[in-house]
Amino acid sequence: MTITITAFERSPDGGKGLARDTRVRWALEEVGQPYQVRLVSFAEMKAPDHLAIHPFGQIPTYEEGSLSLFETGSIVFHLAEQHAGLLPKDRDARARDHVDVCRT
Ligand SMILES: N[C@@H](CCC(=O)N[C@@H](CS)C(=O)NCC(=O)O)C(=O)O
Repeated sequence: MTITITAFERSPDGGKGLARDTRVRWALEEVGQPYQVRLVSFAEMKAPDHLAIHPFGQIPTYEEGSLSLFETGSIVFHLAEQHAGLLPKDRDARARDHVDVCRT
């Protein structure tokens, strides 16, 4: 099923991922999931179609079939639960991963 995220159409980096869509792109790359990016203008972000998937009219959003998500934490957690690589099943391993992230 195709995953689609949204990012700014116009931003200093030209919509290449330096806004909060970076977090989602990072998680998708880490778990090796292909995805497409729909670039949205500020006007489109505040229009009904986009507000239907993001009530605050922001990016990023995440769509996969009938599932649509907003809030990067929620999106990254969803990806971590669905795919191996980001969230070890073992509790102690998860805690150790957090320590490693804090060291970097
Ligand atoms: N808590 C949200 C924050 C989303 C957010 O602040 N998005 C910014 C871009 S980094 C945005 O869309 N700003 C445009 C606006 O608020 O009108 C998340 O983590 O997804």
